[in-house]
Amino acid sequence: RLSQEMSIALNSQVTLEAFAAQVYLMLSSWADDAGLDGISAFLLKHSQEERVHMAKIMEYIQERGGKVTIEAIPKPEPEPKNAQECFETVLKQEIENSEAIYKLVDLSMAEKDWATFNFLQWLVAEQREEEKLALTLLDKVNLAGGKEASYASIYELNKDIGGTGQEF
Ligand code: OFO
Repeated sequence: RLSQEMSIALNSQVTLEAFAAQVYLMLSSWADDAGLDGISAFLLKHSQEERVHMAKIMEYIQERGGKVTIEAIPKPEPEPKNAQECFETVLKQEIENSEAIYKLVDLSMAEKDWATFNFLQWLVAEQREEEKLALTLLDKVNLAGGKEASYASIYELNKDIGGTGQEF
């Protein structure tokens, strides 16, 4: 059974995953408005992925006899001004989320809660992949010219990100 402290900490992670989903929704909406339909679709899909993470953590808390409490989700930061800022926000979001997950791993070790430790390894692996992809996307934006990218190169980037079926 989960300790009270672990139950509270995992609950906070449920809110953080919901927040991550909101950040991706905000970015997806910005991209759509900027005419970047491929990037928008990609980010929307990832928003759903974050909700899957949220639901899995909820399920785990319940399976271990804990109680899930749904909290308010903070408002995401203002919309980006260009594709580079968009993917910088993605990377920042993923790094912050990884840090929160590492704290959960620390707590599970301190408590010798090996079931939770084992459960969290899936999230650690997921974050590694997501940070890797976020860095790749940022590299692509930089190759396209970063903040100074021409319309033509942003057009190509939008097609590339939207069309390659990249999975976060
Ligand atoms: Fe972006 O990943 Fe959830 O945890």
